Amino acid sequence: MNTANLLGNLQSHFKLNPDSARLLIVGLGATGYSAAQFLQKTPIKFAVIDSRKNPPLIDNLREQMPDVPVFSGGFDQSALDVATHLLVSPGVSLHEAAIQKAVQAGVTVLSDIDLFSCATDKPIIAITGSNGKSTVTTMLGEMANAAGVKTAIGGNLGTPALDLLQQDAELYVLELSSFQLERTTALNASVATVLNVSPDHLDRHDGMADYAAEKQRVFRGDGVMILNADDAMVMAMREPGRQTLTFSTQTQADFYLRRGETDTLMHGEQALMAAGKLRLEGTHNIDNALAALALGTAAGLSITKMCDALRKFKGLPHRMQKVAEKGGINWVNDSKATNIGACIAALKGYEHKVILIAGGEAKGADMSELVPVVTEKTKAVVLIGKDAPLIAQALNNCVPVHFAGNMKEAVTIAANLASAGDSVLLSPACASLDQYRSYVDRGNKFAEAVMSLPLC
Ligand code: UMA
Ligand code: ADP
Repeated sequence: MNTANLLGNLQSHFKLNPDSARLLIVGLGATGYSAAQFLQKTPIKFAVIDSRKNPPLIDNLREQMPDVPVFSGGFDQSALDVATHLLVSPGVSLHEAAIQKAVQAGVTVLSDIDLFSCATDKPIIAITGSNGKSTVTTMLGEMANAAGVKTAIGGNLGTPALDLLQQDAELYVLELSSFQLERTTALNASVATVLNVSPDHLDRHDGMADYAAEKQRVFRGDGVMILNADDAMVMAMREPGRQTLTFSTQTQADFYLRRGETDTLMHGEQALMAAGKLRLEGTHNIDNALAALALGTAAGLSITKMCDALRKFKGLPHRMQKVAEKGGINWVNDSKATNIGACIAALKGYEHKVILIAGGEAKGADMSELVPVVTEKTKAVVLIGKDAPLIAQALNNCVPVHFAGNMKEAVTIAANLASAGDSVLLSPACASLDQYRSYVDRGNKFAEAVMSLPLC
């Protein structure tokens, strides 16, 4: 898209006139930096602000864009006072006092996803949900490329949406978080989905209804809605008159799992492939495959080519990833399970009882929701991290609970509890940041500890 069309879109959506607008990028992480790089190619005047003293990309910005004003170490009121528009990074809460004050003064808030939406006329597939976003986004990207459509994937997945524009793709697949969606108004995805809704980020949202409402914003516009027929909160988002496709592992939806001697992925009457051909662990990945097929079908991709790609897809690291099998014990890394929904899905996928390593930052979730599945599917739980006492209290000794100071200790305790034929699953149901740099760091520490066990 050319600059004139971009500016026209920004004018109509956000009354952003390049002659008079002063845009302030709030946050200098990956999102803020991508927005600065993008805006530098336009006539829009902008500055950057970050509450941190040394935001991650400040050196890059100073080197690459020496003329761009940067404020760090707090939200400087003088910078906010001259702003007409704030592009707020997802890591900054909209409840932040400085943002609230600006909004009350009439400043317009937008997101990098808004800029992206105004900058492209290519189709966008938007994917949100509490769990499975990264898996479905990556899966669908591989399916679309296999179907011969040049596709770029990103957003919350890692590569900021605006950076994807450099790839000049025919189709964009965006993973979107509730934080990105809550500040986005210009998105009109050709196809969009809320994969599922379960409690997460309740420390930043005002309860489940608010969290679900932010997710629902992915359906703004008039694109095709892809809905999970097994999730009542998602089905409640259905809009009469909108083109819709459903997926389900429980009932006969547009895309569904037909159970039988061979469980089969179905599209109406058409058998697509045996579920056993998927290389991914866990029944929740059947939901993910069905969702990806529905999204791709709505975008006009060839079903045969999508199924070819599905059979090859090996999944992402730190999601139900087998780390080792030694002495008959199976060690599985599901460190990306940063909320209860993911942990419940992981446990439900097992036919036998496992030893669960969980804990970290509970983010305001009600951990007693784990009790039924922990009772049914675990022999014992080993707890780590800041909220271990809170989780133990919620579990109320439904199974034996052990405490560990760090991952090495947790793995040692689990190894002592396990016998041949058992599985030990790291599926924390919590964020990692109290003890680790990220879920990746936590998963790597788990794998290292497993590998250093005497038997491994
Ligand atoms: N921060 C400040 N002050 C500021 C700005 C940020 O303290 O002025 C802090 C935030 O509180 C946060 C951190 O800095 O802890 C990063 O915030 P950011 O908005 O600068 O983050 P980015 O580097 O732009 O990365 C964001 C997403 N991060 C978040 O939503 C926290 C990345 O998702 C995403 O990949 C990236 O944009 C590109 O789109 C990460 C994430 O953890 C993977 N997402 C959450 C999740 O998946 O659960 C929502
Ligand atoms: P997200 O990007 O939404 O965090 P991921 O694909 O990275 O999703 O998976 C995060 C966690 O959720 C992992 O523990 C994974 O095993 C689990 N998970 C993946 N898909 C689903 C699903 N459809 N339902 C429940 N849990 C899931």
